[in-house]
Amino acid sequence: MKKFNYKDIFKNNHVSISRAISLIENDDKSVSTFYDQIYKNSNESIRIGVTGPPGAGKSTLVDKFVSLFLSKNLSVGVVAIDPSSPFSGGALLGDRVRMSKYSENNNVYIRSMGNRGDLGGLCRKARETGDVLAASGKDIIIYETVGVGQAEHDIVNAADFTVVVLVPESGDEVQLMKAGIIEIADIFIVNKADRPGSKRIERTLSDTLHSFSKPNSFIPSVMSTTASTGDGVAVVLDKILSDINDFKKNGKFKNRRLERYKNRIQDSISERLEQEFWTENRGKLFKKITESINSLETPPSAVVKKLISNFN
Ligand SMILES: Nc1nc2c(ncn2[C@@H]2O[C@H](COP(=O)(O)OP(=O)(O)O)[C@@H](O)[C@H]2O)c(=O)[nH]1
Ligand SMILES: [Mg+2]
Repeated sequence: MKKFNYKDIFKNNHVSISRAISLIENDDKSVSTFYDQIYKNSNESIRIGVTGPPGAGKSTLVDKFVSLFLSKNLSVGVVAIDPSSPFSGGALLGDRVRMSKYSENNNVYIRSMGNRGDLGGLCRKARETGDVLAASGKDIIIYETVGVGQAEHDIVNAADFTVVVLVPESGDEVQLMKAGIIEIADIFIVNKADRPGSKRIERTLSDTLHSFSKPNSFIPSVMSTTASTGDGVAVVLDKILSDINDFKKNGKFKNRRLERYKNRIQDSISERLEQEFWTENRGKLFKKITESINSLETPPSAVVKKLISNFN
C-alpha cells in the first residue's frame, strides 16, 4: 500500500481521503499530526444536513441531489450517519449500491458511518470526516442522518443548512412539535407525495410554523417531493440554494459557523476531560463502589465527590 500522505487529500485523491477517514474512525494517534492542516482547508464547502425518520426517503433524495449538483458542475461529498447501526468503516448495505455508482467519479465521494460506541465520538468523527471531504475541494458536503433525536441534533449542528424529510404518515402537529424538529429545520420536505395525505401534512406543518414563529423571523419553507421519481426535487434544491444565499447575505451563515466553532471547542474540552478523568484506577474505584445493590443507598453525588476528589 502506498504510504499515506495527507497532502494528497488536497489533490482530491480518493484513496487518501478514505485512509484519512479510517484513521479518524479508529481514533488513530496520527490524526493529530495532520488534522489541523486539513481543518485550515475545510471552510469553503457548503454543508447541508438531511435528517428524518428511517425510510422517509433521505437516501433516495440525497442521491437525486447528488445528480443535480453534478449537473451544476458542483462536486459533492456525502457522509451518511446511522447512530443506530453498529457498522463502521465502509458501507451499510444500501449505501454500497449508490457508492458503486460513483466509484469512478472524482466529483463524488460517499461514506457511511455507524456507531461503534459513544454518540459524542460519532458526531465528532462525522464532523471531521466532513472536514476531510471539504479539504479535498468538494463544493457541497451532505450529512445524511437517521431520526430526529439528540444525536441527530448534534450532527445537524455540523451543517450550515438543515433539511428535515418527512412523509405523509409523519403525524400531526403535536407530534412534530414533540419531536423537536421545528427548531432545527431550515426547510421541510414532505417526501412520498405520491401517497395520500401529503397535502394535509404540508398544510398542517405550514400553519404550525406560521403560528409559532416570531414576527419578521425566517420561516422554513414546506415543500413536497417524490424522491423515487425525482418529482419536485430540482425545485426543492434550488430553494435550498437560494435560502443559503440569503443566509450568506444577512449574516446568518457566518453566525452559525461561529457558533459551531465555539461548540466544537466546548465539545472537545468535554471529551478530553472525560477521557483524562477515566483513568484505570478511577474506573476500578467506580466499579467497586457501584458493585452491589446496597450502593443504591449512597447518594450519587457522594460517589461523584469521591471519584472527583483526587482529580487534577
Ligand atoms: N412511494 C414512494 N417511495 C419512495 C419515495 N422515496 C423513496 N421511496 C422508497 O422508500 C424506501 C426508503 O427510502 P430510503 O431512501 O432508503 O429512505 P431513508 O431510510 O430515509 O434513507 C425505499 O424503498 C425507496 O425506494 C417516494 O417519493 N415515494
Ligand atoms: Mg438511508
